[in-house]
Amino acid sequence: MPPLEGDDDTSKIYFPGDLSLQERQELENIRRRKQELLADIQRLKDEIAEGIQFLIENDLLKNTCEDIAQFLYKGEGLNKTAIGDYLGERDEFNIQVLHAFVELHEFTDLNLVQALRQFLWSFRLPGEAQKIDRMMEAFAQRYCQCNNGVFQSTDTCYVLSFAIIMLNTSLHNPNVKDKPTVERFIGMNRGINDGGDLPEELLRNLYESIKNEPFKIPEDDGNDLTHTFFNPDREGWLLKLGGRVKTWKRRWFILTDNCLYYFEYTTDKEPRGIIPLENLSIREIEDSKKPNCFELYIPDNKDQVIKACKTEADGRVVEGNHTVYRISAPTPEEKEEWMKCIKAAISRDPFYEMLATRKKKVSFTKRH
Ligand code: 4IP
Repeated sequence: MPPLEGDDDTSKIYFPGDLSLQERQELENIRRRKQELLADIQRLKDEIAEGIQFLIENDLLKNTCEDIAQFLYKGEGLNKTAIGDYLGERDEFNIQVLHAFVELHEFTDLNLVQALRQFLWSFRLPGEAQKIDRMMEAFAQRYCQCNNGVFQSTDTCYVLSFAIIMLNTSLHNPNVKDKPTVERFIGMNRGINDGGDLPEELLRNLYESIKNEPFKIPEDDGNDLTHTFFNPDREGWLLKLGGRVKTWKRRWFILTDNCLYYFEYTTDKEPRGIIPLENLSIREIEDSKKPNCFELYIPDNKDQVIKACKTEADGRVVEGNHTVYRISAPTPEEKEEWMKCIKAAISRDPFYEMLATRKKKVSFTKRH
């Protein structure tokens, strides 16, 4: 088969012998256009919103939330982080796509862990509290619709879903040393069924399922929010600079419950100091004496003392004197890790508030 004139890569293209030159050229144009489209889709696959727009403009996708949801749901090879970002957008249309997307999931007769496994595998949860809230709300609604009567309300399903995601982190994140028992998990979920308790057997089954098999996270780079956002706990040796008297002390730090605790020895029961992280920020800093430094500070405020407490040598608990907490890590990697976890602990605040509001709602509904 002779190559077409002016075509620089026709070696692999063969045409049926009875086609005219014009037909061959048309066929070749179609092929080329298709290849261009495929290349474009490939190029845009990380930018879902643009990709969708592109497909709609080229009549390859209908501009309805149902069709777009189908595309994202089936979306073989699409970037799941980008799907999560698109579905979490606040735009009214994206919210409709999110609901259509969730409707495509079939949760009938699945327990909550099985349903969550399916849901959390279809995209990657974005890192923003508001986005997560919308997505988990949609999930809980769909689950309750498919499994009428399992929970008293959607809020109960929402709260329990988070309890499960956090349990997954606590049980499977090596940074979390204190692994919750099934009894603790049951205790933590008391009263969440509109003031009543969920059946113990149900909670035991969910606990066992997570314990035996952690959630699979799409595109897991070891940095996803179930490792950091929900439970950024961490512990290790760090150096801390004193407040008024600038001496460096080696202290055992524990990051948990949105607070940074420091101890003289790893075995101490009482911390020497507690720094609540609320309203603080963190930044890298160069220090002339110590490497790998970062600082906790109050944004837009130079002189205000950070709310914290410390134990004096005589055992009295007093307020701290720091306007900043300067800390030095043993290695650059550890500095990065600590900063990442502290950032996650700080930024999870709005999310925890949202969850706390729901918890209150499901715990008190019965009484009011
Ligand atoms: C102390 O220096 C220690 O560095 C304290 O750290 C520090 O308290 C004191 O800060 C600082 O004066 P000396 O031991 O040389 O006296 P730690 O409590 O870890 O031993 P912080 O508040 O950093 O815990 P001021 O602000 O009390 O001076």
